[in-house]
Amino acid sequence: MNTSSHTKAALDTVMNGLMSRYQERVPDVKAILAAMIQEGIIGHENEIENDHIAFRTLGVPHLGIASFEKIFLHYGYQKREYYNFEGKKLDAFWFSPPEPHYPRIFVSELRVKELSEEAQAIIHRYTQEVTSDPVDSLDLNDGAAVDAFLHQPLWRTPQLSDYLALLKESEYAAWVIYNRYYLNHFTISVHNLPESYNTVAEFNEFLEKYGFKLNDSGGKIKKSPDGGLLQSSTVAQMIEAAFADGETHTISGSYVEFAERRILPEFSHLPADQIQRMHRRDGFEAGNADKIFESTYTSQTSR
Ligand code: OOG
Ligand code: NI
Repeated sequence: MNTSSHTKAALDTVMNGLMSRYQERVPDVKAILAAMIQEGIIGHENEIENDHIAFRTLGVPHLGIASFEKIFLHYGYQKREYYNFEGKKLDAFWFSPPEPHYPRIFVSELRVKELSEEAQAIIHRYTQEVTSDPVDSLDLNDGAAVDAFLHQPLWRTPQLSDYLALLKESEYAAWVIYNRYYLNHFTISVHNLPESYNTVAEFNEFLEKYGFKLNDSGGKIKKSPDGGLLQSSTVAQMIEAAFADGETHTISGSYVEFAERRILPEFSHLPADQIQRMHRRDGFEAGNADKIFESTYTSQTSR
C-alpha cells in the first residue's frame, strides 16, 4: 500500500468509529434514518450524504484547534475560513475533505482566557493534566489508535459542582468538560433527496411530523445572507452523565443537523443531472452557526 491508501484506510476507520459511537449516544440518528426509510425518502441508510461533522475544543495549552487539526490535516483535509463568535467567545475553522465523499469538518474552540477567573480555574484544574500535545504521540496512520484517542477521556471525570458552575457562565465550556471530543453532530444533506424533501423547509416539516424537536433559536431555518446555505438541527439528546464521586446528572449530549446547499448562480444554467458538490454553495456561515451552537444549550433543551 502507498502512503495515500494508508491514510485513506486510517481515515475510514476514524470516520466509522466516530459515527458508530455517535449513533449509540444519539438515538435520534437511527430514528431519523428509520423515519426516512418509512417515508420512502431513502431505501437504505447508506444513501445518506454527510455534509459535515463538528467538534468542540478548549483553547488551552496543548489542546484546542492547533492540536486537534493535526489529525485531519494528516488525512488530507485543508484548513479553510475562520469564524468568530463574539458573544459565545469562540473561534472556529472549517476543513475541506480530501475527496468529496468525505464530510467537511467544522471545529470550534473556546477562548478560555476571556472567561472569569473562576471559570478559567475550573477548566485548568482538568486540562493541566495534559502536559504535552497528545496528538504528537499518536501514530496517525493507525486508524484504530486515533479512534481510541477520540473516545478516551483526556482528563479525569469532572465534579458535578464544576460542571454546574461552568454551565452558568459558558454552556459550551460545560459541554466540553464532560463530553470532550465526542462527535457533536453529523449533518444530513437534503438537497440531493427526492423532491418534496430536498429543502430544509420541507425536511423540517417531515421531521416534525415524526415528532422530532427542532432548535428554534433565530427561527427553525437558519439562512445565510447570500441565500445559498440553509440549515436546521434537532435539539440535543439528553444523557444520564456519571460525574466524580458517584453523582449523576442529566446533561446535553449531541444532536443532528440538516443542510441545504443551493446551486451557485453561475451554475444555475446546468442541467440537474450534471450538478455536483462543486456547483453548490460551500463553507459555513457565522450567523447560522451562532444559532446552531445553541442546540445543546439549556434554552433549547429545556423548552
Ligand atoms: C457547531 C455549531 C455550528 C454549523 O454547521 O454551522 C455548526 C457546534 O454546535 O459545535 O455546526
Ligand atoms: Ni454543523
